[in-house]
This record gives sequence, C-alpha cells and structure tokens, in this order.
Amino acid sequence: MTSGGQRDKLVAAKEAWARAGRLLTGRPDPERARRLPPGQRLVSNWPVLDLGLQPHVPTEAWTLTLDGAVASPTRLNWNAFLALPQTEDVSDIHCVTQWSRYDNRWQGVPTSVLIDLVKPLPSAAHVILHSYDGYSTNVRLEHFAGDDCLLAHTHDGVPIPREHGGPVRVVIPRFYFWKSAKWVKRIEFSTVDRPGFWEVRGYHNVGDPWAEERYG
Ligand SMILES: Nc1nc2c(c(=O)[nH]1)N[C@H]1C(S)=C(S)[C@@H](COP(=O)(O)O)O[C@H]1N2
Ligand SMILES: [Mo]
Repeated sequence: MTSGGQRDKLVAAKEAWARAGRLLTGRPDPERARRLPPGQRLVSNWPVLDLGLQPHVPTEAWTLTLDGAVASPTRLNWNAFLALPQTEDVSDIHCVTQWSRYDNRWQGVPTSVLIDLVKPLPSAAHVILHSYDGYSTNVRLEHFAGDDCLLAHTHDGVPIPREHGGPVRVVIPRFYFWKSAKWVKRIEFSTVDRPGFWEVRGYHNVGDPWAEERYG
C-alpha cells in the first residue's frame, strides 16, 4: 500500500505531465485508421494504476447505487446485480500513460441495462462515476450508453482481481482508461457536468485517444 506522501508525489507527477503536454504527437487519427492510437505503445502485461489505495470490497458487502436525475433510483446488492442480463465484450485498453492492451474479454452488465432500469430524466446528459477509493470520473450519458460499455465483474474468464477494480469496474473502451472507474459504488446521473479526480487535475473532459485528448 502506498503512503500518503508517495500518493501525493504520484498525483503531482501526473499533473506535471498535463501541464507539459507530455506524449502529444500532434498527429491525431480521427478516422481511426490505425488500431493503436497516436503516441501509444502496445503491452502484453496489464499495468496497475490507482491512487495507492486498493479498497477491499467483499461481494457480500458490495452495493451499487444508481441515483440522481432518474425516475427510478435504485440500489443493487451482489445477487441483484448478477440477476440482471449479462453480456460479453472484447475491447482494447488505452491508458493515458501510453500503454495499450488489446483484446480484453469482459463480462458483466451492459450499461444500457442499468440505464433502462433507472430511466434517466430527459434532462440528464451526464454520468458521474464514484468509487470505493474516493475516485470519481465523468462521462456524457450518450457515451456511457455505448454498446461496448459495461460494468464488468470478469476479465478473460476470471473474476477481476482486486488491484484491477474487482469486484466490479466500469469499462468504457472508446476513451482513455481513467474514465473506466475501478471499484465502482455509485452511478450518478446528472443534468450538469461535474469533472472528476483527474479531470480537475488537467486531464481532458472527454478523453478520446484517437483525438489525443490527453489534457485539456
Ligand atoms: N476507482 C479508481 N478507478 C480508476 C483509477 C483509480 O485510481 N481509482 N485509476 C484510473 C486510471 S488512471 C487507469 S489508467 C485505470 C487503470 O486500470 P488498471 O489498474 O486495471 O489497469 O483505472 C482507472 N480507474
Ligand atoms: Mo491512467
């Protein structure tokens, strides 16, 4: 476990990257002609990135709250979550710190199922994801609803390990991986946008890897 001092250093280093515009190539790929976005390099391992805190959330104690600008706010426990329709999706990971990892096979509940469950109000245009470690990140509702987006409990056939966000993490493949909240505990639907942990520290509000939306 990382100490508070190490954690502050890590966060400060990443903020400095944003100020310096590190890793920007100036050659975006808006047509997504290449599978690997500009400035990324392919890895075969799976790096762990967090704030130095990996919460332990046993499935018996796990709940997911869905609230905010919705008609039917709800809270799911583990069994209720597993009873929802499940999906499988294979996608690539692109982390803003430059690594990409291809062909991740995720299993879990499609975000579209959760959206149908709570029925966002017509005014709800944003989703704020809150996690058990105090992390948060924001995404537009239309992007969160993408057909490759899910709340995953399984990766490549095994339960997502604690360091990678188990028991349940968000997966939003079209954006840099900081948008994919690990250890998710609350999905807040909102009429107003609210930048999350990295977004207030110099990282882009949207985060499209092919547009090199690393910072902004
Ligand atoms: N709850 C939470 N989610 C998080 C983070 C975090 O610190 N806490 N880090 C983000 C960042 S910056 C990245 S790159 C990915 C890393 O996921 P991984 O450790 O499974 O590779 O998780 C994202 N989701
Ligand atoms: Mo990241």
